[in-house]
Amino acid sequence: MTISIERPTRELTDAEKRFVGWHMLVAIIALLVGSIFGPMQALQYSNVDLYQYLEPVIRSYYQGLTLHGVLNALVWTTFFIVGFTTLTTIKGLARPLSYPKVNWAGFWVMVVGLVTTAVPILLNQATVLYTFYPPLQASWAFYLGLTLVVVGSWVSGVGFFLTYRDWRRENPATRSPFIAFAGVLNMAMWQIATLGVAVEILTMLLPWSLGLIDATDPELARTYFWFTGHPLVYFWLLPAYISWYGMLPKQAGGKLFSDSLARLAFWLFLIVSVPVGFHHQFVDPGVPTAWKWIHATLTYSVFFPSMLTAFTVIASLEYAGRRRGGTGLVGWIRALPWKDPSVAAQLLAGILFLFGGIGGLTNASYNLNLIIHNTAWVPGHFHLTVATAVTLSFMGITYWLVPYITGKQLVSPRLALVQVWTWFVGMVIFSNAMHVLGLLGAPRRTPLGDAPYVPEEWNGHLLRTSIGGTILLVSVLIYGWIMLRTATGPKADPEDVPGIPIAESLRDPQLTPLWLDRFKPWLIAAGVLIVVAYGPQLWDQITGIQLNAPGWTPW
Ligand code: HAS
Ligand code: CU1
Repeated sequence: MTISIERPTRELTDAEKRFVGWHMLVAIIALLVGSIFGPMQALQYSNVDLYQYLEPVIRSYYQGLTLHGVLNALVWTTFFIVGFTTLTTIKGLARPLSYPKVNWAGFWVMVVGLVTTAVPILLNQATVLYTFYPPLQASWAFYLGLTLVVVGSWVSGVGFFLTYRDWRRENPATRSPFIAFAGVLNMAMWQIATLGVAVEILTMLLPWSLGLIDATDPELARTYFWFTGHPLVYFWLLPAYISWYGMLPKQAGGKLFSDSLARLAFWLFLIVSVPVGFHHQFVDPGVPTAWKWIHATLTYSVFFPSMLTAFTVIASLEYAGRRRGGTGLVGWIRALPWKDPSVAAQLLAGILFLFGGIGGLTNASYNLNLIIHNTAWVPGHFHLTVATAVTLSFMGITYWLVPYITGKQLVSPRLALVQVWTWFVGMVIFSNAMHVLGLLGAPRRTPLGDAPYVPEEWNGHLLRTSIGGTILLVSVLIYGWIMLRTATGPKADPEDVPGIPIAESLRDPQLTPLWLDRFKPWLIAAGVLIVVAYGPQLWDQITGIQLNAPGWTPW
């Protein structure tokens, strides 16, 4: 049966490229500035205190740690994702944004929010780390700024939804193109997920920081926070998955193995990524064990779409490798285009994600979590996930995206390859050492270099953390240099500028079942599951609210 539909294609206009480019500019600057502080923390583990040279601007390890977490985990990711998924939406749907002014408004609200957040952090009035748990208290401007960043991303999301709606009206029978579908879905998930922090900030943290209420309820705040906090990690991950499923196979010379499996994975993320937040609160005394158990079980169900992804993406890569002449059990892996920095970045990101994922499952196990919670293991875990699976993939994407939107050629692809591999090697050393330190009991969020209680057996691992961190610093500096030189270089011959890689699917996407291309049933399922898995416990915590923790500003 052939029911193939002629799919139009369309390049981005100059104005659209500029729009995406502004997001990338803010994202990459945030990555570069935030990444200065990470290695400083890693070096502190070996008692090399670089913070002293930044005084009085940066006054403590914790102020640096806040900058690192906010700029790298929140700003780099959010701006990159909104820019990248704008690109995938308009390229995928082959139509312009329906209301570009809405999307521009979203961008500017995010920028105003970013500045409003950054000022108090730089003034040491928001040294509360990226999780901003009360009773640590920040200036009201910090909370307001974060709210604006989230609201701005919502506005951009609305711009996506309206564009998708218009496309759907014009194409009622066509399966939505995967890269556009997936970006819009990620935004929908984000809007549901961020209701948690929105309520946390608006009902508690903002009035508290403004002096309208005297104290907060830290337990309820944590519950709201992790309502958002876990799906947040998938909001970061799914754009990397868009590339792994929808672009990388093309870059590698193959096709997407299954459009249906790809969509199924994304739907599963939409419905199960929110109701698992209590796996961050296994040690919280205010959450009854039964709810922790339910969320632990649901966490194992959100493991499933990652397994679908591992299967489908690796199958797509195997198809590509064999097409390129690779044979045997592993010969196809060697045959992949490892010399292409964009491909190598994403392959290496995927390889480390296998280990990050295994660590995630360890965390999700109620009893094993008691061993690793609040130890260095946890930053070890999230540097494999958000700082590698996500960040290294995003870097790989920029190796074609920045040339595409600027009309330039990538400066020194060989150096880019060095950058990609140094990130990989640095992260292997760093994250392995952090995992081991965690198992030995080293606490997270702690300057260990000059701590008096550090046992001898930690020393080698502390040193390895510093070495890994230093290699990562070199890598990110190379990255910044390549991006700067590429963006400021001369215009290239249009023939030499890369296009947007879009992988075809092995089977015509028109054959993908209709139920995998309709939002309504899945959004309803997501809502129902949230009400079931969060409703009763949230209700208990809200009706039993105890505003008894006054603010605390230790640093
Ligand atoms: Fe996590 C803590 C559980 C995934 C990020 N996580 C964190 C924190 C962050 C974070 C930032 O249950 C710290 C928060 C804080 O500050 O307190 N996490 C999980 C589980 C998964 C998981 C079960 N995490 C992520 C991802 C993140 C992320 C993704 C960011 C992007 N995590 C936890 C738990 C905690 C936690 C607890 C709380 C710990 C505590 O006590 O504080 C799963 O989703 C993982 C499933 C993934 C896999 C891997 C599949 C492999 C694939 C790769 C295929 C390979 C390819 C390459 C394509 C099972 C898809 C092929 C290459 C060739 C050459 C062929
Ligand atoms: Cu989580």
